[in-house]
Amino acid sequence: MQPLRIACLRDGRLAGERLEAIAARTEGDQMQQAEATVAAILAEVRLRGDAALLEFSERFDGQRPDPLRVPPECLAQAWQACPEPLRRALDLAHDRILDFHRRQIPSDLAVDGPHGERLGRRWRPVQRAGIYVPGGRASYPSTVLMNAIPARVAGVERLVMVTPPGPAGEPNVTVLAAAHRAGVEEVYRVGGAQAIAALAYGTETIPAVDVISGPGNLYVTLAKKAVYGRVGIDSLAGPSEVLVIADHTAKPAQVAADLMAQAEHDPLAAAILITTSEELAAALPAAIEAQLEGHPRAAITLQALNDWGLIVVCSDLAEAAALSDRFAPEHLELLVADPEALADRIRHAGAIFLGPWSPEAVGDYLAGPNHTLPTSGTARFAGALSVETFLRHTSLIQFNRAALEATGAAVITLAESEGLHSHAESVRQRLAAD
Ligand code: HSO
Ligand code: ZN
Repeated sequence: MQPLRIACLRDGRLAGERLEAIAARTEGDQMQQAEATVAAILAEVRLRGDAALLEFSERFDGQRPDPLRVPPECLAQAWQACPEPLRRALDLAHDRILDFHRRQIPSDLAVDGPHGERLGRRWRPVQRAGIYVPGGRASYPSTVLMNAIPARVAGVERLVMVTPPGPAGEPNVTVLAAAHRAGVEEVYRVGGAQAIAALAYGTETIPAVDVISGPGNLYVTLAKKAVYGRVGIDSLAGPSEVLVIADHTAKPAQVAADLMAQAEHDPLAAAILITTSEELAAALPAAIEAQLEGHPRAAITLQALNDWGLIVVCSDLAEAAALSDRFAPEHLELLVADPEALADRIRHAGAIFLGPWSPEAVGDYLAGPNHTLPTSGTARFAGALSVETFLRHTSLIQFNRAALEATGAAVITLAESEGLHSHAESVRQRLAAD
C-alpha cells in the first residue's frame, strides 16, 4: 500500500487556496462526457419506459430486474431477517430522527391586514416523492431513514424508493429492512440515471413523482440536475467532507478517527484538520497510520487522505473559523475548549458538531438531525434535507371591499405604469360595482 502523505500547510493564503481547490474537486472535464451520457439515458427512458430501464440495468448493473418492483412481503421479511441488535439500533435511530423531524413541521401563517383583509401562507405535502438509495459501496440503511422519515412526517401520499439490484439481483437486505421500518412499501430494483429518469417522467411501472431526494454517484447527481424543473430535488450531493477545528485539548487518536470516518466513505471524500496546536498537527499522521493498520477500508481511506486530506496550522481560532467559512464544510467538528463560542463565529456549515462527545458518526446515524447535508461549498446557500423538502407553501389572499377601496388606486397606478390595462380594469370594475 502507498504511504500516508497528508499535506500540511502553515501559510493562511496557501491554505485558503487549497481549501477552495478541494471544494471544487469534482468540477472536472469528464463532466461533459457524463452529462451527454445522462442526457441520452433520460431521453431513452422517457421514450421507451420500462423496456429502456431493463436494458440500462442490464448494461450498467449486469441485471435484468424483471419484475422491477420488490414484492411488498420481501420488505417485512428483510426486517424479520435482521439480527436483533441491528433491529434495535434501527429502531433507536428511527425514533430519534422521527422526533427531531416532527418538530420541523412549519406553522401556517395567518395575517390580518389593516383593512380587515386576510393574508396567509399554508403548507401542504407534495403528493408523490421518490427516494434514491445508492447500491454498492454506499448502500446505507441510514440513508433510507434520513430520506423516508422527513417525507412521511411531511405527509407525502405516495412514497416510492428506487435502489439498484445487487449482484444477486436483489437490493441490499438491510436497506429493505430500513425501508420497512420507515414505512416505505413501494420499492423498485433500479438505479443510476435511468432510475432518476423513471421517477421524473414515469414509466408503465414506476410512477412519476413531484420531488426526488437521495444521494448517488456522478451520473445520478447529473440526472437529478437535468430533471430539476420538471420535478423538485433535495440537492446535488457531492462527495462527503469533514472539517475539524481543534485546539490543544483535542486528542490525536480521536481527531484521526473522525477524519478517517469521512475518508473511508469514498476516495473523493475530503478530511481536513485546522488546528492551533503544533503538537496535534505533528501527532496526527502517526495516529492515522496506527488506525490504518488492519482497517478493512484502508485503501479508500488512504487514497482520500492523500488526495484530499489537509492539515492547516494557524495562529488562532478566528483564523481557523475564517478558513473554515471559505470551505463551507458539509460537517464541521469543533474539538476546542469552548465550542459554543466558536460555533457562534461560524457562518457556513451543513452541520456543526460541538465538543469532544459529538463525533460526526452520531449525526450520521441517530442524533436526530438529517445526515443529508450541503457539500462542495453549497452550505453557503443551502441547508440539510428536512421536512420542508417534501412540503410546499401556498399563499392565501382574501381582500374585502374596504381593503380594495383603500388600496385599489395604488394597484391601478402600478398597473398603468406597466402598461397593463386589464389589470387596472379588474380593480376598477369592482370599485364601480355596488
Ligand atoms: N457521512 C455520510 C452519511 C453516512 N455515514 C451514512 C454513514 N452512513 C454523508 O454525510
Ligand atoms: Zn458517514
